Amino acid sequence: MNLFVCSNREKFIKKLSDFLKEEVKNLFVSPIDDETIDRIYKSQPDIIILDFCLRTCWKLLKKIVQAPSLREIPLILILRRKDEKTIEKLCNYEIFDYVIEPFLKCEILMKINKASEIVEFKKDFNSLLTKDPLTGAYQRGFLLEKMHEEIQWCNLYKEPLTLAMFDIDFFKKVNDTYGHQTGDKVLIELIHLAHNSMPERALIGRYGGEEFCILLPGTDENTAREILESFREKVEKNDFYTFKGERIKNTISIGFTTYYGEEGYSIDEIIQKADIALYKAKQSGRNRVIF
Ligand code: GH3
Ligand code: MG
Ligand code: MG
Ligand code: MG
Repeated sequence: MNLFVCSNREKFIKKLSDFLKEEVKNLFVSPIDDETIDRIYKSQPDIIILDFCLRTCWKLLKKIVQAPSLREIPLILILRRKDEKTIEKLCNYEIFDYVIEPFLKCEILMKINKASEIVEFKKDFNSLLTKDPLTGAYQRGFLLEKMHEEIQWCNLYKEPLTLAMFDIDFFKKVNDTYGHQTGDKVLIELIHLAHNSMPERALIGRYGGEEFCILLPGTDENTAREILESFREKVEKNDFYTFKGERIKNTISIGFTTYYGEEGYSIDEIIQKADIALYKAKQSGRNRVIF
């Protein structure tokens, strides 16, 4: 659980850190100033604690509850005293909870634990909606949505965007020879390898059957070729195992295309280009990367 504490009071920060050191994995601390919001954005915390002690806190509070990617994060306020006017005014903001000073360790911990439960629930729920249950890759619909956003970004900022499609070579034979369960196991391990081979920003989705796509934002043709070639090689060298523990080998074919934001292509056109490249990779002998 990542916790972000905004406060300008050293003593308070010390007290809170002492309270939380065994319970919270990552504790980010920031003073309350013009850069607080940027720091929150950068650390993408699970929970925010705001030491509500200055007039400027209202400004920060407003920014947090208005930012699309921050408004969902549970926010716990620390109030100096039980002041009716302040609490009434706070009811207009969607804050998660507050504690009033002086507070006990168990009080703040209880609220943080409650907030973490909600965060965990939301994460599970989102993953249920957006991910393929077998492999953990994104579902096609979610990936297309992300692709739409990335293409718009690319059109605006002329940043390259690579789309790759890959498909297991002769996968039917794996199913036919070792059974569907072993086939599933291969798929799971393959996507695990894919996640380990890709940069942080990459999105991996299941396009259909044993065909997957990888979206690489900010990645030009040469960089993409290196990344994908190294992934292809990793798969080729990997030992997969059947349910009975027999060692088997698999290879994949990859087709990719890079969009630079100037061609004005639609999602369909970009997918088609990657798909044609994948087809060429299959036609020209499999186990290769084709642009
Ligand atoms: P190639 O792609 O090299 O042309 O040959 P292939 O044998 O892999 O042919 P194709 O891509 O057409 O075959 C896809 C096979 O993948 C058929 C289908 O049974 C299998 N498959 C698709 N989804 C799953 C899955 O979720 N689990 C398992 N075990 N098999 C799957
Ligand atoms: Mg095929
Ligand atoms: Mg295949
Ligand atoms: Mg296929």
